Amino acid sequence: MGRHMALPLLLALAALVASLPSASLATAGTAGAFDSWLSANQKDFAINQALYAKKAVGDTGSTIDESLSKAEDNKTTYVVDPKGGGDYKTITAAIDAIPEGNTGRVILDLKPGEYREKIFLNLSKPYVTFKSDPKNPAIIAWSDTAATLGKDGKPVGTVGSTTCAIESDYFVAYGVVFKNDAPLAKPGAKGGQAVALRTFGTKQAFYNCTIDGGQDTLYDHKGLHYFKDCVIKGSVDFIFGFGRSLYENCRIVSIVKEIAVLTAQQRTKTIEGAIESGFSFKNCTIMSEGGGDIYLGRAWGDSSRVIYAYTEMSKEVVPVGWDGWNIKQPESTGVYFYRRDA
Ligand SMILES: *[C@@H]1O[C@H](CO)[C@@H](O)[C@H](O)[C@H]1NC(C)=O
Ligand SMILES: *[C@@H]1O[C@H](CO)[C@@H](O)[C@H](O)[C@H]1NC(C)=O
Ligand SMILES: *[C@@H]1O[C@H](CO)[C@@H](O)[C@H](O)[C@H]1NC(C)=O
Ligand SMILES: CC(=O)N[C@H]1CO[C@H](CO)[C@@H](O)[C@@H]1O
Repeated sequence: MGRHMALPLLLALAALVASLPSASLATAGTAGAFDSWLSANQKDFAINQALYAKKAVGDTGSTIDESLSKAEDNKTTYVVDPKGGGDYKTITAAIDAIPEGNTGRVILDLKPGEYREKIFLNLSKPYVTFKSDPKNPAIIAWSDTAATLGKDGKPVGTVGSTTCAIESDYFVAYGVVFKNDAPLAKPGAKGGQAVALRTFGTKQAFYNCTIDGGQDTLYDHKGLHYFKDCVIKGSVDFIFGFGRSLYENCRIVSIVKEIAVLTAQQRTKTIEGAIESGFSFKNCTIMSEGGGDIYLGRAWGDSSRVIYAYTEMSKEVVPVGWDGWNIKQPESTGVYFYRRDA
């Protein structure tokens, strides 16, 4: 793969307007300041970890996450097959059959094929797994954009464009393709957002999945999310939201010959608790299918936080790395870019 840079890179974008004392900001450009910033955040994490572990309702703290342990001890499987022969023909029908407030894990065993469905998983149905064979996957596809008109005759907007919206906690997907196959919007066109997957619950995990779309593919909306061995494809802002997420061993692919922007992270504005958020990419690969320049991210709001660690970047990644969007560089304005070759 000649187009990949050999050096692993450690890069970070952090706009720290409110949260850092000015003394730290003044020295933010040095490696020493960055190291202490990292260790301060790790300390914070250690303190909060216990808190997060007990967040689920009814936990007494006897295991890391008691309600989850209980759910894993009590599994039910529904077979879903679009060709018939399973318990259900559509994912929506299977979801409808899950009892409200289920306490056990419900595994939807998705047989291969295309599921032409717009899916909404309510927070009243936690511990749901979508399981499919990554070599012969279930493909969940729809093609709404933000400009698509809803039942009320008004555009559905970015959230409404989503093919698959997961709002419940403890969701797991394995080997599933989430797709929005709306025609790719022209750069700068209005209403071109076309979300394939929106994740709003917490403690969700995605293994070996493909999230495939154009503009705004993955709305990493809110909560703790883990993506491992996934492929995420898109054009502009295609991983965006208020999520607090770790992406490991993932392939992030720009599909356009125009400028691509991988992330648009947001920590402030209206979503409660979003300050405790950020995207971390570890051991990922960034590549281009379309050949256009790639920006690692742009600041969607005044405290965006994105880190790429030990990530291989193709030659299309622009040397400046980030785009400030509405916030001007350099550090004096609060946007802080850091790069270290490891
Ligand atoms: C197991 O899960 C099912 C479905 O959520 C639930 O109805 C049942 O009460 C659970 N059983 C136990 C022992 O928790
Ligand atoms: C989610 O489920 C709850 C409880 O059944 C219901 O009140 C609510 O309307 C549902 N939300 C949506 C968006 O369907
Ligand atoms: C990094 O990711 C690749 C897959 O892209 C995987 O094969 C490899 O084991 C990962 N390395 C580490 C240290 O996790
Ligand atoms: C999307 C993705 O990563 N797919 C992989 C899932 O795992 C199978 C088997 O290990 C691979 O063949 C796929 O490429």
